[in-house]
Amino acid sequence: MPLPRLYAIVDAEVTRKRGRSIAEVAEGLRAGGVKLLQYRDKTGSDKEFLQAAETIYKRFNGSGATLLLNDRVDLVLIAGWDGVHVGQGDMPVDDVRIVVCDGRMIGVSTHTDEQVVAADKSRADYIAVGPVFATGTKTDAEPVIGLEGVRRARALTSKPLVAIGGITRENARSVIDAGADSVAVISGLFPKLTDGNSFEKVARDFLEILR
Ligand code: TZP
Ligand code: MG
Repeated sequence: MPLPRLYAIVDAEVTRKRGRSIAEVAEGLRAGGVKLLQYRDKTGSDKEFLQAAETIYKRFNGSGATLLLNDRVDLVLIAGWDGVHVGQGDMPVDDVRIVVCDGRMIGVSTHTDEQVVAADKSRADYIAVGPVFATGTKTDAEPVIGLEGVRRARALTSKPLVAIGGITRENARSVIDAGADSVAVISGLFPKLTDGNSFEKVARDFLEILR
């Protein structure tokens, strides 16, 4: 099954800093038609992580969306989510596969051509590349790969390709045109006042642009 074009990442810290709640973000994204979502929390406790995961799970129950946890291989089965996304410093993909089993989705972040080639040989279901553009969300982000990096990654793998980093409604189409199957977005999901402050509107806009 192809990946949905919009990959919404709900980040705990970004959500808090913007003064919004996990519940309202999840509610808006579901209403806006999001079918692929990751929950990411780099700072909270296990308890907070599981509470937020449950909040999102309840909102998306029955929507047909695929729900992935960032990093937390240990919590996927407990939370009942569909899979996990790991980075280069996390548990290796083929070890993750032993823990979460076939049928659940595993994604991996890559930042160089060599990492894309290695990920292609692994049991990952999709490969993420980035940052495509400059991002303020990840303070320790690797160098920007640009649309050229997306094109190179596309040539190196036939696995589903997700692009991440600095993606907005304004530049999302160019990322798909460069060969990505899906765009992963964190800060670009947050609505402006001119959007009526609605996550639903932003999600709908992305889906329309990426159609
Ligand atoms: N990995 C590479 S860039 C990035 C991650 C997690 C952050 C993306 O956030 P934003 O706000 O969509 O630029
Ligand atoms: Mg990670």
